[in-house]
Amino acid sequence: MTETEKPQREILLYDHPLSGSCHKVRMFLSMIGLPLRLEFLDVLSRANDAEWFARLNPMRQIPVVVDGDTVVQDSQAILLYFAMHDAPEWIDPTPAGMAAIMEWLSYAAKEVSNGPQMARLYHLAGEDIDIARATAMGLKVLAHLEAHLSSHDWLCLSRPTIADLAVFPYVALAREGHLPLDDHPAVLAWIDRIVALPGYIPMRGLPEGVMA
Ligand SMILES: N[C@@H](CCC(=O)N[C@@H](CS)C(=O)NCC(=O)O)C(=O)O
Repeated sequence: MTETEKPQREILLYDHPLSGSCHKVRMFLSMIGLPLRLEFLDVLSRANDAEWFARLNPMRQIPVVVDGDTVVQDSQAILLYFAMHDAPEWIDPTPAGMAAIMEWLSYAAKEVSNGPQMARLYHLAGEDIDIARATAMGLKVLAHLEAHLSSHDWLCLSRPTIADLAVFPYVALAREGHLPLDDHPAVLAWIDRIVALPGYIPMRGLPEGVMA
Protein backbone atom coordinates (compact mmCIF):
# COMPACT_ATOMS: atom_id res chain seq x y z
CA MET A 1 0.00 0.00 0.00
CA THR A 2 1.47 3.37 -0.98
CA GLU A 3 1.35 6.52 1.18
CA THR A 4 -1.50 7.93 -0.93
CA GLU A 5 -3.53 4.68 -0.65
CA LYS A 6 -3.22 4.60 3.16
CA PRO A 7 -6.59 5.11 4.84
CA GLN A 8 -6.78 8.57 6.41
CA ARG A 9 -6.35 8.44 10.19
CA GLU A 10 -9.58 9.55 11.83
CA ILE A 11 -9.49 10.62 15.46
CA LEU A 12 -12.82 11.05 17.20
CA LEU A 13 -13.40 13.02 20.42
CA TYR A 14 -16.60 12.72 22.46
CA ASP A 15 -16.86 16.36 23.36
CA HIS A 16 -18.77 19.22 24.93
CA PRO A 17 -17.84 22.78 23.90
CA LEU A 18 -17.95 24.06 27.52
CA SER A 19 -15.71 21.31 28.85
CA GLY A 20 -12.23 22.46 29.86
CA SER A 21 -11.18 18.80 30.06
CA CYS A 22 -12.14 18.32 26.40
CA HIS A 23 -10.41 21.59 25.57
CA LYS A 24 -7.06 20.15 26.66
CA VAL A 25 -7.48 17.58 23.88
CA ARG A 26 -8.84 20.03 21.27
CA MET A 27 -5.96 22.40 21.97
CA PHE A 28 -3.19 19.79 22.00
CA LEU A 29 -4.28 18.15 18.75
CA SER A 30 -4.47 21.57 17.12
CA MET A 31 -0.96 22.38 18.37
CA ILE A 32 0.51 19.15 17.00
CA GLY A 33 -1.44 19.38 13.74
CA LEU A 34 -3.66 16.31 14.05
CA PRO A 35 -7.20 16.52 12.64
CA LEU A 36 -9.97 15.80 15.14
CA ARG A 37 -13.64 14.94 14.57
CA LEU A 38 -15.82 16.22 17.40
CA GLU A 39 -18.86 14.21 18.46
CA PHE A 40 -21.09 16.33 20.70
CA LEU A 41 -22.20 14.54 23.89
CA ASP A 42 -24.58 16.62 25.97
CA VAL A 43 -23.28 15.85 29.46
CA LEU A 44 -25.33 18.75 30.87
CA SER A 45 -28.45 16.75 29.87
CA ARG A 46 -26.79 13.51 31.10
CA ALA A 47 -26.39 11.96 27.64
CA ASN A 48 -23.30 10.32 29.17
CA ASP A 49 -25.58 8.03 31.20
CA ALA A 50 -26.44 6.06 28.03
CA GLU A 51 -25.39 2.39 28.05
CA TRP A 52 -23.60 2.63 24.69
CA PHE A 53 -21.37 5.35 26.15
CA ALA A 54 -20.69 3.37 29.36
CA ARG A 55 -19.34 0.57 27.17
CA LEU A 56 -16.81 3.09 25.77
CA ASN A 57 -16.01 4.63 29.16
CA PRO A 58 -17.37 2.91 32.29
CA MET A 59 -16.70 6.19 34.16
CA ARG A 60 -19.31 7.82 31.84
CA GLN A 61 -17.19 10.94 31.48
CA ILE A 62 -15.80 12.95 28.61
CA PRO A 63 -13.27 13.38 27.10
CA VAL A 64 -13.03 10.01 25.35
CA VAL A 65 -10.94 9.61 22.22
CA VAL A 66 -11.20 6.86 19.61
CA ASP A 67 -8.11 6.52 17.42
CA GLY A 68 -8.59 3.46 15.20
CA ASP A 69 -8.78 0.47 17.57
CA THR A 70 -7.57 2.49 20.55
CA VAL A 71 -10.00 4.07 23.01
CA VAL A 72 -8.57 6.42 25.65
CA GLN A 73 -10.54 8.17 28.40
CA ASP A 74 -9.34 10.90 30.77
CA SER A 75 -7.80 14.15 29.58
CA GLN A 76 -4.39 13.53 31.19
CA ALA A 77 -4.17 10.02 29.71
CA ILE A 78 -5.19 11.36 26.29
CA LEU A 79 -2.47 14.05 26.35
CA LEU A 80 0.10 11.41 27.25
CA TYR A 81 -1.17 9.02 24.55
CA PHE A 82 -0.86 11.55 21.72
CA ALA A 83 2.46 12.91 23.01
CA MET A 84 3.94 9.37 23.01
CA HIS A 85 2.34 8.46 19.69
CA ASP A 86 2.84 11.66 17.71
CA ALA A 87 4.66 14.45 19.54
CA PRO A 88 7.37 13.25 21.99
CA GLU A 89 8.78 16.79 22.24
CA TRP A 90 5.85 17.53 24.58
CA ILE A 91 7.03 14.92 27.10
CA ASP A 92 10.53 13.82 28.15
CA PRO A 93 12.76 10.78 27.58
CA THR A 94 14.25 10.78 31.11
CA PRO A 95 12.69 9.25 34.26
CA ALA A 96 13.21 12.50 36.19
CA GLY A 97 11.70 14.59 33.39
CA MET A 98 8.64 12.35 33.07
CA ALA A 99 8.21 12.36 36.85
CA ALA A 100 8.20 16.17 36.81
CA ILE A 101 5.48 16.13 34.13
CA MET A 102 3.47 13.50 36.02
CA GLU A 103 3.53 15.63 39.19
CA TRP A 104 1.62 18.31 37.25
CA LEU A 105 -0.76 15.85 35.59
CA SER A 106 -1.72 14.64 39.07
CA TYR A 107 -2.08 18.25 40.19
CA ALA A 108 -4.46 18.85 37.27
CA ALA A 109 -6.51 15.77 38.22
CA LYS A 110 -6.75 16.62 41.92
CA GLU A 111 -6.08 20.20 43.02
CA VAL A 112 -7.15 21.95 39.79
CA SER A 113 -10.19 19.70 39.42
CA ASN A 114 -11.33 20.05 43.06
CA GLY A 115 -10.67 23.81 43.01
CA PRO A 116 -11.15 25.91 39.85
CA GLN A 117 -13.01 23.20 37.89
CA MET A 118 -15.59 22.53 40.64
CA ALA A 119 -16.04 26.26 41.43
CA ARG A 120 -16.77 26.90 37.74
CA LEU A 121 -19.18 23.97 37.53
CA TYR A 122 -21.07 25.31 40.54
CA HIS A 123 -21.48 28.80 39.07
CA LEU A 124 -22.08 27.60 35.50
CA ALA A 125 -24.33 24.60 35.94
CA GLY A 126 -25.60 24.96 39.52
CA GLU A 127 -24.38 21.47 40.38
CA ASP A 128 -24.52 20.14 43.95
CA ILE A 129 -20.98 21.14 44.94
CA ASP A 130 -19.48 22.32 48.24
CA ILE A 131 -18.65 25.79 46.91
CA ALA A 132 -16.85 26.94 50.07
CA ARG A 133 -14.47 24.00 49.73
CA ALA A 134 -14.02 24.44 45.96
CA THR A 135 -13.33 28.17 46.43
CA ALA A 136 -10.78 27.51 49.17
CA MET A 137 -8.98 24.96 46.96
CA GLY A 138 -9.20 27.35 43.99
CA LEU A 139 -7.53 30.12 45.98
CA LYS A 140 -4.84 27.69 47.13
CA VAL A 141 -4.17 26.63 43.52
CA LEU A 142 -3.89 30.23 42.31
CA ALA A 143 -1.53 31.16 45.18
CA HIS A 144 0.62 28.08 44.59
CA LEU A 145 0.82 28.68 40.83
CA GLU A 146 1.55 32.38 41.34
CA ALA A 147 4.52 31.52 43.57
CA HIS A 148 5.82 28.87 41.16
CA LEU A 149 5.35 30.91 37.98
CA SER A 150 7.00 33.97 39.51
CA SER A 151 10.32 32.21 38.88
CA HIS A 152 9.43 29.80 36.04
CA ASP A 153 8.12 30.46 32.51
CA TRP A 154 6.63 26.95 32.25
CA LEU A 155 5.41 24.47 34.85
CA CYS A 156 8.43 22.19 34.42
CA LEU A 157 11.50 21.43 32.30
CA SER A 158 11.84 25.10 31.21
CA ARG A 159 9.70 24.48 28.11
CA PRO A 160 6.04 23.87 27.22
CA THR A 161 4.96 20.29 27.93
CA ILE A 162 1.66 18.47 28.34
CA ALA A 163 1.89 19.53 32.02
CA ASP A 164 1.09 23.12 31.00
CA LEU A 165 -1.81 22.03 28.79
CA ALA A 166 -3.28 19.79 31.52
CA VAL A 167 -3.32 22.59 34.08
CA PHE A 168 -4.19 25.45 31.71
CA PRO A 169 -7.94 25.40 30.87
CA TYR A 170 -9.56 25.43 34.31
CA VAL A 171 -6.97 27.89 35.67
CA ALA A 172 -7.48 30.24 32.70
CA LEU A 173 -11.27 29.85 33.17
CA ALA A 174 -11.04 30.66 36.91
CA ARG A 175 -13.06 33.88 36.56
CA GLU A 176 -16.10 31.74 35.64
CA GLY A 177 -15.68 30.12 39.06
CA HIS A 178 -15.65 33.61 40.64
CA LEU A 179 -11.97 33.23 41.56
CA PRO A 180 -9.65 36.29 41.52
CA LEU A 181 -7.47 35.35 38.54
CA ASP A 182 -6.65 39.02 37.86
CA ASP A 183 -4.84 39.30 41.21
CA HIS A 184 -2.23 36.81 39.96
CA PRO A 185 0.09 38.49 37.43
CA ALA A 186 2.54 35.58 37.04
CA VAL A 187 -0.35 33.23 36.26
CA LEU A 188 -1.74 35.74 33.73
CA ALA A 189 1.70 35.99 32.07
CA TRP A 190 1.88 32.16 31.81
CA ILE A 191 -1.60 32.14 30.26
CA ASP A 192 -0.36 34.68 27.68
CA ARG A 193 2.62 32.44 26.88
CA ILE A 194 0.32 29.46 26.26
CA VAL A 195 -2.04 31.58 24.14
CA ALA A 196 0.96 32.62 22.00
CA LEU A 197 1.96 28.99 21.22
CA PRO A 198 1.47 27.95 17.56
CA GLY A 199 -1.84 26.13 17.09
CA TYR A 200 -3.51 27.54 20.22
CA ILE A 201 -7.29 27.61 19.93
CA PRO A 202 -9.75 29.33 22.30
CA MET A 203 -13.03 28.24 23.85
CA ARG A 204 -15.73 30.31 25.52
CA GLY A 205 -14.15 32.19 28.42
CA LEU A 206 -10.55 31.84 27.17
CA PRO A 207 -8.46 34.47 25.32
CA GLU A 208 -9.01 34.54 21.57
CA GLY A 209 -5.34 34.06 20.75
CA VAL A 210 -2.83 35.79 18.55
CA MET A 211 -3.81 36.31 14.92
CA ALA A 212 -1.27 34.79 12.49
N1 LIG B 1 -10.78 12.55 34.89
C1 LIG B 1 -11.48 13.23 33.92
C2 LIG B 1 -12.55 14.15 34.45
C3 LIG B 1 -13.30 14.69 33.29
C4 LIG B 1 -14.56 15.37 33.66
O1 LIG B 1 -14.69 15.97 34.75
N2 LIG B 1 -15.53 15.29 32.73
C5 LIG B 1 -16.79 15.96 32.90
C6 LIG B 1 -16.98 17.01 31.81
S1 LIG B 1 -15.72 18.25 31.91
C7 LIG B 1 -17.88 14.93 32.73
O2 LIG B 1 -17.82 14.07 31.88
N3 LIG B 1 -18.88 15.03 33.58
C8 LIG B 1 -20.02 14.20 33.54
C9 LIG B 1 -20.12 13.31 34.73
O3 LIG B 1 -19.15 13.20 35.51
O4 LIG B 1 -21.18 12.71 34.89
C10 LIG B 1 -10.56 13.95 32.95
O5 LIG B 1 -9.74 14.81 33.33
O6 LIG B 1 -10.69 13.65 31.79
